Amino acid sequence: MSRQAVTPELRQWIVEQARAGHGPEAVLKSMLASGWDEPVAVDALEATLKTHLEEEAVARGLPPAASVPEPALQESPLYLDGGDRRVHVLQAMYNPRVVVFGGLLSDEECDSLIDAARPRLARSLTVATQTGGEEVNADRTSDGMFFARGETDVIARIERRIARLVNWPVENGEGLQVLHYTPGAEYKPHYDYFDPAEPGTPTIVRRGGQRVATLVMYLSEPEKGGGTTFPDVHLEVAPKRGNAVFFSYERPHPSTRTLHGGAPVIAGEKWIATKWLREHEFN
Ligand code: PD2
Ligand code: ZN
Repeated sequence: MSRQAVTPELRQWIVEQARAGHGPEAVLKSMLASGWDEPVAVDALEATLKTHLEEEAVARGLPPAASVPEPALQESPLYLDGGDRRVHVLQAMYNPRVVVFGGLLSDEECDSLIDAARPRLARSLTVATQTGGEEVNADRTSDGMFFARGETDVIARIERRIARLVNWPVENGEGLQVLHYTPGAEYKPHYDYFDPAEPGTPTIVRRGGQRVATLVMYLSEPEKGGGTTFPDVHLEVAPKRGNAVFFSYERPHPSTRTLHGGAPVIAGEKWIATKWLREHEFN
């Protein structure tokens, strides 16, 4: 049997149904009743509604959506192949897109990152959005440092693993950042993308495009506090050593619901390594 053709008229009809307030399930049901093959109908519906929603978003003044890194979770696997290591998939949320990985790093890799970072720590800076430079920020009371991409064999290996896990080129990653929090230290809720309204953003974004995803890897376990919080959805990810939380944002806008913070450490020490992923090659 030849595959049914998705015509502009069909796409227009789907958009009209959506505008009239009919949900995707109801529209799919009508399509099946009029003889469409289910796989063709599902594909046509998904693609048409996605395009329609994007057009509406841009018409409302939102920045256009970019492609984002995404782990292969279509069949809900319990593990992903990180190339040299099997990584657990512990939790996945769709809006915001948040995935919690278990055992992304070995204890030895966590220790190696902490040991290499420790002598180079300085009070964390954040990007000065006015100028595109860097500044000390009271919202971020950790100490930190950046490694160059591929700086050591361990770092290069971890970066290859991350690239494979989230299907995004190693070259699009910023260097790993290691942060150290002692009791009382926190990172108040913020977005990781660069605010398009800030004057410094065009300069920052010239180098590799926008940030489109973040991976926070936990290198140590504080005894209390220090979770990564997503206030818009009341989610808190526990800072378990070797685990990581991934989240992506297809446009630099709060509609992504990726507001997130590092809750204050109450007891013990928290060490993390953050990998920010850009749209394009970052150099
Ligand atoms: O330390 C964290 O959990 C955290 C929270 C929010 C890290 C970051 N953001 C970050 O490095 O961007
Ligand atoms: Zn952040």
